[in-house]
Amino acid sequence: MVPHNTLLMASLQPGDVTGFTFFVGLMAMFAASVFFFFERSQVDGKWKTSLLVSGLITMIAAAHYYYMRDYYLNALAHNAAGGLTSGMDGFINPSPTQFRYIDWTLTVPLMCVEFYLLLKPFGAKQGLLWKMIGYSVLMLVAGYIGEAVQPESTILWGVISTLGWAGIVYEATAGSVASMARESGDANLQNAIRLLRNFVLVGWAIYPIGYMLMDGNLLAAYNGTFNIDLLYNIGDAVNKIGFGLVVYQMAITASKK
Ligand SMILES: *C/C=C(C)/C=C/C=C(C)/C=C/C1=C(C)CCCC1(C)C
Repeated sequence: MVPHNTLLMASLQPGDVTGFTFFVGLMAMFAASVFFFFERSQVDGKWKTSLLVSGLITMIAAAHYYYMRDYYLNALAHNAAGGLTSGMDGFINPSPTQFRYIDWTLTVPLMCVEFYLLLKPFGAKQGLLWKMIGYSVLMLVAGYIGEAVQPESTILWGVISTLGWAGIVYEATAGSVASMARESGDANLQNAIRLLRNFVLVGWAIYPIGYMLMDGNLLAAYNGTFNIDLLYNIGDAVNKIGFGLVVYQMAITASKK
């Protein structure tokens, strides 16, 4: 029998690790935002905007996790009811892809802004900011098309998206971000830029691994052992909170001098 009130069923089930990470992600992002906003009072004026942006990144994510968690649980409940609830017909994909990409479209460019804000006192120009944002838009638009618009060409769009990611990694490793940090002669800045680069290179690699679990992509055989949302949720917590903490650490150290 199809249950009439699916809302009663739309709750976290024991053993649902992916569902669990939606809840933990929400709380972790929320707590991190409170931390970054309050700690603004502890740093010198020129770093306050950086901490504000750290808090905005995690706060925007917290708001999206609120909706993504809802969508995910309702989709599971709908599917468990045979795909026949509330006027909808057929099974639905529990991945909240739209919310996910709206979140990333707002937060990833803000992470590029963090690079710019740290380098600004050392002479960074706005052109650098727009170049980084351009790379991130290419990465995200191509990724969205590959997940939601043309999933039959998932590998092609994944490759195009990777070019955008490579652009950001290049800037932070050998391009103008890296050279500006080197020429600054400021060890604290160099350390922060190196750590942020490592997040972009290693932490962000979690996302294409998740993406490759899609049907027709390279790791599709492991979809079931791993879950695309589980990897994206882990990636978001590690990268958004980690980025913010690197910025916080740099700002606190610079302010103590
Ligand atoms: C807070 C959110 C962040 C840091 C999101 C980062 C997302 C990526 C680095 C996504 C990258 C992708 C590729 C490099 C190829 C496949 C498609 C994507 C969009 C998953």
